[in-house]
Amino acid sequence: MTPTITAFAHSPDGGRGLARDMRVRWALEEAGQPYSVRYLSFADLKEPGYYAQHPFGQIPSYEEGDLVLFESGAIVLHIAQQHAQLLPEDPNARARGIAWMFAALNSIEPPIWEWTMATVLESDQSWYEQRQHILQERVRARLEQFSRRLGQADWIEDQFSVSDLLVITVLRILKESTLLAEYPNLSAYVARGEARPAFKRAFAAQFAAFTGQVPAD
Ligand code: GTB
Repeated sequence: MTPTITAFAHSPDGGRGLARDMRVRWALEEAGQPYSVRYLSFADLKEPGYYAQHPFGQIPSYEEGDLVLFESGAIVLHIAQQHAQLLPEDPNARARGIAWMFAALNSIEPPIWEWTMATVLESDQSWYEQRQHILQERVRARLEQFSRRLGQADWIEDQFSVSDLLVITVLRILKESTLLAEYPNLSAYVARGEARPAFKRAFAAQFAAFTGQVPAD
């Protein structure tokens, strides 16, 4: 059955693949799973019908027959569980892979997201520069730790997996800042992820939707 995901009709990320449907699109492309997209406005997200599908009225959601899912991490895990190339079958390797998925969303993303939101929402505050410094140091601390863990390896484990997919989508939030460039191995890791054909297809699809080249379903 072809799954349907939801995405922004007019993404505030400007087609840079930063909205969280990108993770799901990339996972589906890696899995070779065709999908369709339902494009929603901000007003559509807060309609009662959509709340029945997503309790927080956000994108992305995922529908596959009777199954309705929300939370990009849970959706990506669901996809990965059906495709051995995305998550190893060996139980210990699979558990480690899932731990890294949680790490991406619970340990790496929070300081990055907090810093990003501050740059967008707080720049007119008198304490902006001082808080920016604190938030940037928190981001650097996490990047430093992950940079040490990754070292010169291509991927977190021997093979690319959905753990890399989530960590890379999180690190991409920093692409336009100087923070990621301070860690050449992490910049190279992100570039390796972006060079994957499945990433390119997912990026092109969300970009085409942003530029209006794809009609909404
Ligand atoms: N934890 C949830 C998940 O991972 O699925 C979070 C989902 C989420 O934050 N969705 C956002 C949303 O629907 C879009 S992705 N927001 C609308 C609302 O809450 O009403 C977050 C996002 C937004 C904008 C950019 N950007 O402009 O670059 C990047 C990412």
